[in-house]
This record gives sequence, C-alpha cells and structure tokens, in this order.
Amino acid sequence: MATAIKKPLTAAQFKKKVLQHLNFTSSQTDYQQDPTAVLRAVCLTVNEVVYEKLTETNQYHKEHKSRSINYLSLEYLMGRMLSNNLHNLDLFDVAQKAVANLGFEIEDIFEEGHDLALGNGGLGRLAACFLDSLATMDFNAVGYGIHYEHGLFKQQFHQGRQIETPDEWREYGNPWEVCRPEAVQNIPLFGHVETIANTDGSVKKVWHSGQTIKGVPWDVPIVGYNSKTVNVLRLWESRASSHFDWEQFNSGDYQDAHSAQNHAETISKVLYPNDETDAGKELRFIQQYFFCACSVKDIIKRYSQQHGNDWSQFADKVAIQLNDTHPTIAILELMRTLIDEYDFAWLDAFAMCRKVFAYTNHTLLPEALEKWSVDLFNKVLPRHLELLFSINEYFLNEEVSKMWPGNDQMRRRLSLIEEGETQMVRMAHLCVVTSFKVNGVAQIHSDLVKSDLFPEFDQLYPEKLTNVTNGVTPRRWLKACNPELSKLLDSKVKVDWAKDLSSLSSVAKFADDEKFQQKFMAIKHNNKIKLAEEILASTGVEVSPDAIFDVQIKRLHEYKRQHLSFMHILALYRRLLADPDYDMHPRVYIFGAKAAPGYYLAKEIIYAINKVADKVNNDDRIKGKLKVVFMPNYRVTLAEKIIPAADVSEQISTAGKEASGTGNMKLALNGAVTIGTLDGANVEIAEEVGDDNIFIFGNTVDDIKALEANGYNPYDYYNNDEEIKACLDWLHTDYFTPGKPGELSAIAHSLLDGGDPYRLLADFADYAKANIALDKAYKDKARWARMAIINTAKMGKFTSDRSIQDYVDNIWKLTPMSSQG
Ligand code: 8GP
Repeated sequence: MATAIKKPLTAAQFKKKVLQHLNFTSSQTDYQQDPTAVLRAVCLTVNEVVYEKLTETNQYHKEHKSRSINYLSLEYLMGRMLSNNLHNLDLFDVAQKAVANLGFEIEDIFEEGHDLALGNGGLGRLAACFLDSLATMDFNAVGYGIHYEHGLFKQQFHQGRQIETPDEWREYGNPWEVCRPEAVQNIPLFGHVETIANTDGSVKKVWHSGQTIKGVPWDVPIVGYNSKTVNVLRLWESRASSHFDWEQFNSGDYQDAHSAQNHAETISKVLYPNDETDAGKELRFIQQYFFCACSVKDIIKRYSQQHGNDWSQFADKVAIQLNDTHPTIAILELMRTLIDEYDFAWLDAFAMCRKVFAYTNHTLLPEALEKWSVDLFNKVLPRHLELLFSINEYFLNEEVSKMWPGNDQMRRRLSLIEEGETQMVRMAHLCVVTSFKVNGVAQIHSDLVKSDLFPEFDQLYPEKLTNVTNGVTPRRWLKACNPELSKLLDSKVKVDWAKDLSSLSSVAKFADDEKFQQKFMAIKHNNKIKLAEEILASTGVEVSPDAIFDVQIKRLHEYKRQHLSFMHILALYRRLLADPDYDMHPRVYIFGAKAAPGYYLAKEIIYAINKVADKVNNDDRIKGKLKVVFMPNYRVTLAEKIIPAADVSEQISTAGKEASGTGNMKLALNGAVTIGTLDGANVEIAEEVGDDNIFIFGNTVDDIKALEANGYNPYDYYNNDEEIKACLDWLHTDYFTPGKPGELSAIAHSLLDGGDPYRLLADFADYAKANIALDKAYKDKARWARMAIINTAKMGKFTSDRSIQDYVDNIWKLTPMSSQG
C-alpha cells in the first residue's frame, strides 16, 4: 500500500539504532538472551522518530494558535503500544526485519510489553480509540487522565473463582512515557472559605486550603497513522507537595514524615473498580478533583502561553470533553479559577463554562449516574460547593421557573441537589446544565437519553442533546491484530482502507466469489488455529479450529447477560446428553471478562461458567460437540488475539441497557457474525450489514417496557418452558459441583426470586431459536463465508475516525493541521 509519508528509517538504520541503545542506553551487550532489553531498545529507537514528530506538532499548533480539544477521562485502556506505533509510523516491516537480523521474531518482542490498562471497560477503550483517530486526522488534541500506579487488576482463576492481583504495569519503568517537571501543578484540598468585604460593597471569596497535593505529569505520545501528528496523553501522578518533612525525619519520626507523602501518593495509586466504602468514596472524589484541577490548570497555562491574559479567545481556542460524569468537577474548577483568580463576574464565568464544556453519557444504568454527598463536597471542596449552589440557584430561578412557572415539583426533579436524608449533588445534571452539547454513544441510546433519562432537559435546551455513534480504530482492530486479513484486503482495495474504512465496502462484490471466500475463510481458520494454541496454553483445554468459535468478551455484568449464553450452554448440553446425535455443528464458547471485585453475582457467573466448562469439556458422551473456555485476564492484548479468530459475536444485552458496545464493531470488522438484541450499536450494525447477515433476536426496548408494564413474572417462563425449568433446577444439584449441591444456585435465585431484573428468561426461547438458525447458516459454508465477508465490508461507519469527524463537525468545531495552511 502506497503511503504519503516517507519511511523515517531503513531496516539497517533501525538495527543500528537498536544496537546503539542496547550498548549505550542500557549497556546490555548480552541481549541475545534478553528480549526485554531488546524491546526497550526498540521502543527507544521508535521514540527518536516519535519525539521529533511531537516537537513538530507542537511547533505547528503554537504558530497557528490552533483550537484544541481536551479530552478528560478517568480511564484509558491503551493496551500495548509498540506494534501500534510501528504500524502508524509505517515502520512495522522495517522493525520486523531489523529485529529478525538480531535473532528475534517481532511478535516475541511484542509479548514482552505490558498493557497500559488504565481503565475498566468500554468507556476507557473508546478514549484510547479516539486518541488514535485524533492524531491520525491531525487534530490538536490532548488526552488528560490519571497516572495510576496500578491499573485494572490482573485476573486469575483459582478452582474456578476469580482472584484479583495488582497490575504492575510500570514496575520496571515504561518506555513510552516521559515526565514533565516543567508542567507540575499544585492542587489545594480541604480547608475553609473566607468572605472578605470589598470597599464597593461586593464580596471576595478566599479559599484557604488545608492541604496541597503536587500533580506530576507523565506524557505518553499518541502517534497518528500515516499523519503528521504526534499528540500526547498527559497522565497526572500525585505526590506530597514537599517531599517529606526533614525535621521530623531527622528527629527520628520516620513514620509521620512518610505518612503525608503516603497519603498524597494514594490518590493516584489505584484505578477504581468500585466505590462501596465511605473511605473509598472520599478517595475517588479526591481523585476526580485532583486530575480535573491539574488538567484545567494545564489547559489555562497552555492558553496563556499564547494569549497572555486576554481571555476573549478562550472559548474559541479551547473545548473540553467530559468522558462521562467522572470529570464533572472540572466545570466548577474552571468557574472557581475564573472568578477567584481572574476576577471574572459570575455571569461571565458561567457563560464561559457553557461555551467550553461538552459531556458524553455512556450509560443509562442508574447506579452509574454519579452523586456525591453535599457533606463530602463541603469537606473536600468548600469553595466549589458554594459555586455549585450558585449555579443551581441561577438555573432553577432563571431557567426552570421561567419555563415551568410555579412548578415546584419540576424544580425538585431537575435541581442539581437531590433532597433527602442526605443531600446529594447530581453530577449529570451539572453536566447537562453547563455543557453546550450532551451526547449519547449510539442512536438508540441517544434517543433514550432524550426520552427517558433527561426529557425535561431536552425540552429546556432543544438541540443540546445529540448523538455521536461510537467507533473503533481500524489500525489496532484490523491492521495490527489481523495481518493476514489486512493483506487480503490490501489486494482488493486500492486506497488505504485503514484511513478510509468505508472503502472496504468495495469488497462486498467478492462476497459470492468462491476463490475470495476460500481465502477469507482460510485466514479465519489460521487465526483460529493460533487462538486454539493460546486457549490450550492458558486453560489447558483442547479445542478444534473446525468448531464454531463463539465469542463473548466484555466486562461481566448482569445486563450484558453472559448468563443468558450460559443458560443456553446448559440447554445444549442437556439436548446432547438426551441425544448424542443431536444435530449441531461443534461449538466452542469462548468467554473473556473481568468482574468488579465487589460484584457478587458477576463473580458467581464466572464460577458457574468455569464449573460447567470443567464438566462439559471432559464429557466424552457429547463427542467434543460442545466446549466452553473462560480465558483468564481479559484485556486489550487478549482481545487482539481472540477477535481475529471469532466466528460468532455475542451481543446479547437486555434491549435498552447497553449504550453502544464497541466489541460488536471490532468483531464484525474481523468477519464475525453477530447474534444480538436490538440494543446499542447492534441496531446500526444491523442496518449496515442487512438482516440476512446478522442474527437479531429477543425483546425490543418497547417490548421490554410492555413486559414491565404488565408486571413481569419470571415464574411464567419457568413454569411454561420445560427447558428453562430443567436448566434452572440443574443449578441446585451437585451435577457440576460434586458433593456441593447448590453451589451454582445464586444465578437461579436471581432469575426467579430475584425477579430476573434483566429479563433473561423472556429472551431465552428466542435466543435458542436464533442459535438454531445460526447453526444452520454455519453448516452452509458458502453462505457463512458470504455473511462474514459482508460484515467486514460493511463496517465503514464504525471507524472511530467517523466518530471523531462527527464530534468535530457538530460539537468541537476543529480544523485539522493540513487544512490550516
Ligand atoms: C460503556 C457502555 O456500557 C458501552 O455500551 C459503550 O460502548 C462504552 O461505554 C463506550 O461508550 N460504559 C462504560 O464503560 C461505563 O459506563 N463505565 C463507567 C462505570 C465506569
């Protein structure tokens, strides 16, 4: 594929530089035995190119005073960086050759790298895809986040149960980051607010903080694909503001001297998988403020370097995107800074915030809509709380009461403060009131945000609520992870599809071409062989690449319904036991999922799947027709191995619950056929691939609402469906847990006495039916190949480049580097 940008190095030059780094940067002459040292030297070599481009990028934007987008996110699931950076710089072949010359396979070098797992799930991975697209499309963008010492926990299974261990991603350093002492920030916390009367009768507020924390930035370069840009992801690490108290230390009080430091460093210590305790809540709140304050100060500093004290262009030059409500305090921090530090009038400061911030909602689940107690706010951020109350007063009096005069109920409903035993701050309301745009992440989700979540806000602020359907970067999720398929596509598509994904639609014309089908499916088969090896290595289970590889990979949550697939596995197993000749193509169910450590039922689901897997995988009676594997430690790197090998993509959430999904896009892009509900982006995937190339089943959002209106009773399904009854009853026996009956009962309880909150039983029969149709389709090789090809060909809409272009056109209003002259 011809590329516009010249290769920055030849293989010989690359090798020479790697050797130089081995010799002079790490004095590692015995590198033949040390792939880690080679990885480091390769990264340092790549960095030489990267940092030169970063300097050029910065220079350009400084000269052009470009408008920037500042993406604030508590989560970034970057995965490994090397392969992606090599592809994006068009250095992959060069590095592969150079490393081969040194006696290594490039893939083995990649395996030495750690995932940057600074996130939990979809929202964090989306942020990473967006950074890739922003750099690829030459937009001026900075990602801001937290430099967690420990990212998402590592998952192991012990006798089927999830065990969490800490993630040590930078125990021995991370070659991709650079510390920026020149951009350190000091962040005040706690204390009280003093009101000082001015001579003109007005008052000035002064926040006397009780503690100051130092924010140390680490920059991770974000390399665009075949573009001019290298942007940065700036991650803040917390430290004590004075290293530690020397007097105390010298007087022998080592413990106390260290404690202030420890307390400060705790802030960026861990990524939050949950916040169930009060202590945890306070820390999470401080974490959010710490990173927002560092980022807002940094944004202002960058602006001032170009515009001095002239604030008139701030809103023209700066847009800030809030990735969910987690960074909401940035709004109050900007308000505070403008009023207290730059003497803005309240109304001017508020107007400025309303021009700068935009907010993305990623979920309708009520438990994820953040609320913080007024007491906590008052303790940690007393000045911010005052400002919050002032915004609320303005909003209720000037906006709500004018729209709905005399309607106190409406004031209560929309207020930024939820009244009750403890007053709570509704962060999402603050976001909606103060942002100029609010978006959902797939059309159906954005419609539900308007109709169900914020209908009054939609009335109050027409045009504010909008949609930007998510996307994924085709660089990581096809070009880098599926090289063979990429080459096949290169041979058929004459433009650089990785930069223009809709060009893949031209491949649809080969969907019935026998030769092309054979090539396409041979690649899938090879990928399945590789995954089978990985499965054997990580689980000890042997699976056949001739079976259907049926994949469900995502965080473990009841709404995502891994247990629907689990119930169906039980049903298939029963059918096979009843009739070993039961007509089904052999199927391997492949799960990958982490459960939040405090989420009881999610962990029970993992356990149950593992226990059933043990039984099924070792039961000769079913002749290997059914295999179940739960691959441990699901993460970006594992996804990159599973996705190219998937035949079937399970996207089976309760309609209305999955905001978008992005795994659905990655799997379809790699030729997996979806079995799914009409939820999230599945709806749009179905529109793109057509009804013949997807298996849609189950209740729609409206059906689910109707079920609820009629009084949902899971026992109706239990009593009327013999298969459901048998499978649920099975869970109370010791069939899968010999000698320990009832060990898997939790799932049955939640589905019956627990009320089946995610309406699994209501979808079971239709899911089972869709699976029969799927099985039939797979047996027809030509038909399946056609479906797989169409899925790859029709994923153009779901590149994150398109999502970014939508944000740029409708929300951020940026101009790319190349068009600025
Ligand atoms: C996820 C949504 O569940 C998923 O449907 C969507 O594709 C993804 O965001 C990106 O938009 N939401 C989250 O990851 C989420 O809400 N995480 C917060 C609880 C941390």
